[in-house]
Amino acid sequence: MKNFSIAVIPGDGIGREVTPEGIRLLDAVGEISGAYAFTYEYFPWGSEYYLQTGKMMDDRGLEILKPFDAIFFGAVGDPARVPDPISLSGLRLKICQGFDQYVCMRPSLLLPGLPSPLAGKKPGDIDLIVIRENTEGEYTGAGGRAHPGLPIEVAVETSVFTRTAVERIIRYAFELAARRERKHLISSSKSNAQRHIFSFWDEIFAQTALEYPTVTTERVLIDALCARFVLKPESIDVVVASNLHADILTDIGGAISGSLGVAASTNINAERLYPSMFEPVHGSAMDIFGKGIANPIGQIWSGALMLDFLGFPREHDLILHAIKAVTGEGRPLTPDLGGNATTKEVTDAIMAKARVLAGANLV
Ligand code: GGG
Repeated sequence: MKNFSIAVIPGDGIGREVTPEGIRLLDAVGEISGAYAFTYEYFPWGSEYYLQTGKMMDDRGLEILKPFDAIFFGAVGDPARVPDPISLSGLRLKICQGFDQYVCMRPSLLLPGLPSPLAGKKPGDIDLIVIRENTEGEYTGAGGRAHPGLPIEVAVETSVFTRTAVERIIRYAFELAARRERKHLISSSKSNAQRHIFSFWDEIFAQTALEYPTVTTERVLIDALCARFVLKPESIDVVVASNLHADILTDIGGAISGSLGVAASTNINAERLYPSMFEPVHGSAMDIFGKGIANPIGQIWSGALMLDFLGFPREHDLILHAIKAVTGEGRPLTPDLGGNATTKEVTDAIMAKARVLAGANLV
């Protein structure tokens, strides 16, 4: 039995409803397998904290989080009360960038029983992973504004691409693609318009490709790649993309898989010098917050990815199989997937399936 300390940041909106469900599932699977136990410490950081203190997180936030084995994060954003640039940069980006969590890995999988909004797609047709550069690029925050309110007002935002960051994320994506069955890697580009940063990215991609002869590659412009996610997702295996490109692509990936509510995500420091963070792709979804109907699958699946990262691949597989067993039966599902179940009912069903699968030694 291994013990781990997990920092929990539920954040805003439905993040506060789905993180407890993810934790219930993690604890249940810990009991089933007997392989690990988690102790949790909760941090109230987020938009409410900002309204009370003027900060999205404690000034010593990174120092406080550093000793934890991992961070389990919900969602951030409360646009009616806190401007988006403050809420995102003051919490999620501070942690991802401050802990050099440079690999944001986001799988999109059409789960059994779930209807894709794309006609004729069945499980297996959508099975792709986007590797998002998570520390720089369009999210660096380099820029500023001058002459506020005057006709000559100006705003400048500079994307920063460094060789270190581009090389390591592209290499990570090649390593992943080389381990997968289809061994195909697409690099998202926009070098026709952004000729400095994306020519640099394209060159590094082409150079790195020489080291991975078993992986077939394509360079696709982001606009065409967005269309391909919708028109031919079955042709996509692994994608490596800049921070912004991947953010957009993974919302599409979630949507074509039935709902953004099922999409899971990691923010990993691969060298394990800092804690990594696990969170669903979806945000705070203020429109449904408080109704108890948020889909817990993205958070639960993110918990499974955390287990895999901590060295428990069997427990990861157990959770994923349990999710698939529930969606495969078509109920209970939350309203975003066409059902009328509550967040808790879906978690209970996944937990029950995990117990059955483990009891029957099916995973
Ligand atoms: N759980 C993910 C989350 O809260 N995302 C909020 C958001 O607005 N993210 C934008 C981004 O990460 O680019």
